Amino acid sequence: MSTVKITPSAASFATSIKHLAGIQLPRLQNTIFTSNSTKFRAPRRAFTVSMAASLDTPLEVCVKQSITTPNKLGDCPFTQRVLLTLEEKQLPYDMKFVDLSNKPDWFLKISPEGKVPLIKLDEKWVPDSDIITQALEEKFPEPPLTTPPEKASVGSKIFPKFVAFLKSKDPSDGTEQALLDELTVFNDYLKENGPFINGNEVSAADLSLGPKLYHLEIALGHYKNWSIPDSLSYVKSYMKSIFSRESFINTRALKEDVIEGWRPKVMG
Ligand SMILES: N[C@@H](CCC(=O)N[C@@H](CS)C(=O)NCC(=O)O)C(=O)O
Repeated sequence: MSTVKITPSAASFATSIKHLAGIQLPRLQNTIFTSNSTKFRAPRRAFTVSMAASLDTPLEVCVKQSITTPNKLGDCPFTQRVLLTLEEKQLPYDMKFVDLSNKPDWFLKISPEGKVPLIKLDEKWVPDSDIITQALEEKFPEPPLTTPPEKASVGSKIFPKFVAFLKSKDPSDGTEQALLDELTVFNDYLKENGPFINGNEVSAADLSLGPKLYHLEIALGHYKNWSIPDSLSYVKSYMKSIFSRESFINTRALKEDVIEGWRPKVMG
């Protein structure tokens, strides 16, 4: 079983400390070294464990393994949503890579549905990103990431419209327009209520939508030479801002995995 231990960004934690204390902290080096299959961000680890950990043992998370590169995180947007939540909450985690094309017995024993993400909480394996993120919010409420119920489904129709357009082989079947309509609704929402779904602070709905927009950008760019029109400037700024968060950079899939991951759906 291949595992990678991660301690979330001390840099973003340093930001919140700085914010609280009104002092300037030196920027920490993000040195990565590898020992067997375990990666450490050495200076971060020391800093985060001493300052932030409400956990002394990293949370175990089963994640999709890359299909293009050994020992790398794969292209599951639901898994990234969970990892983003852990990163934003400064919780250390330990990724267990699962080859979804050849699921190992140990995984099938703990995941009867055979799906990732899966996280171990209170000695129990918990499936499904909806349930996992809710459980993390209850168990680790700081910083709060809850999106108010009336805003929780904002942007949620974009992903199915993207998948329909990506799979479509008929340019006149209306799937492109349906996606554009949904993106326009979201653009108008952000203009009024942004920059994030719940206003000024990132929340759970953004951590769910961000990975899906990342897939949309890469897959439609590659397979249809398509990109979001510049006129949807609020959506474009939103994506730029989510994709440049340290939590996102630490948990994003490789571009080539996103492309390969969608290939069967595009070809099928
Ligand atoms: N509703 C689930 C969906 C999880 C899901 O579909 N995961 C995919 C990978 S992105 C999976 O494990 N598929 C199993 C397979 O490919 O055999 C969630 O939100 O966690």
